[in-house]
Amino acid sequence: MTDHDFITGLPKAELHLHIEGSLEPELMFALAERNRITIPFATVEAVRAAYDFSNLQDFLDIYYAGANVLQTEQDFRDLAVAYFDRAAADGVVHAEIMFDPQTHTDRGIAFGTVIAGLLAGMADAETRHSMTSKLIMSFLRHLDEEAAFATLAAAEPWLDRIDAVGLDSSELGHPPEKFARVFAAARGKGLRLVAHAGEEGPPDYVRQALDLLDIDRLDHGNRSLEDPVLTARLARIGMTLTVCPLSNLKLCVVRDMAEHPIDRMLKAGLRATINSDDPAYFGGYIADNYRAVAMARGLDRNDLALLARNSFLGSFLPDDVVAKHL
Ligand code: ES4
Ligand code: ZN
Repeated sequence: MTDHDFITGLPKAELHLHIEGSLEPELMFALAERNRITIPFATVEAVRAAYDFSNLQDFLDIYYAGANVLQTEQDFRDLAVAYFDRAAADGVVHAEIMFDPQTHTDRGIAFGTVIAGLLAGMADAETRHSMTSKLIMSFLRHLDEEAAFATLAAAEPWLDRIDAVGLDSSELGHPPEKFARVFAAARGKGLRLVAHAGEEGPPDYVRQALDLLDIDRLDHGNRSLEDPVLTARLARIGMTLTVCPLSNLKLCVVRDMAEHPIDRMLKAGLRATINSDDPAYFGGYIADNYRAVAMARGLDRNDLALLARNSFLGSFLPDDVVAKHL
């Protein structure tokens, strides 16, 4: 069996995926036409050519602009169905997907429109691919605490369909401490907690995510490695890191894939996983991420199997279901 087929065939959970980041240029054009929205690009190729980023903010500006074509429940359903179809082809059997409600409610799209469409896509994935999935509602950290509380309130009728809250968008200047109270409120409602930290932000932001947010899972976490005490702590508590190699390359978190720290993470005893983050923008889905980092860092099949195993251990599936996937 080729390495390519081994990676595709390895059953995997995807734990770090922004559904808005799976909007492919082809679907962006189709939705722009369907909704009579003009986008500042003439062709699909022109869109792809614009995906050349120097940092996180460069990317976010284009990502929020792209999301404008998403208007109706059907649009969100189509977006989710396209992602789940593509993920199924890559051997994903369980996906915990993030969505950013504020990206949509702030431009007049109802919370219910967004979530009803995503839930319809999730039901379709279960029917057609036997793929299970969960929803993570992510707060935009460049907005204030009050806006995050309003989002949590808007989610109230849907809380039985939301597993976790997350924290994403511009990291630098927006430390986890800004959201300590809203995360505590989410915890009080029985939600799990995840946060992006240590992507561009310093190790202290990871420490804040642990101490002030009480996260169950760490999104990215790359810069934790700069602090040996923090790294040892993450290993000791069995914290799952949702690492995204192609994202790290495209957003210049690493200079070259040959410098990606995935094997250093595993060697340090961290429960690292491989994920695709925003696959339509970063040039690949989950299996492409496994392949890119395996090639660049010389991972063998044992390493790859460990990364896939970690993805189930780090999921929010109940223990008996996790055990069936191991
Ligand atoms: C994101 Cl890669 C990344 N980092 C922070 N926020 C995000 N939202 C979507 N992708
Ligand atoms: Zn992310």
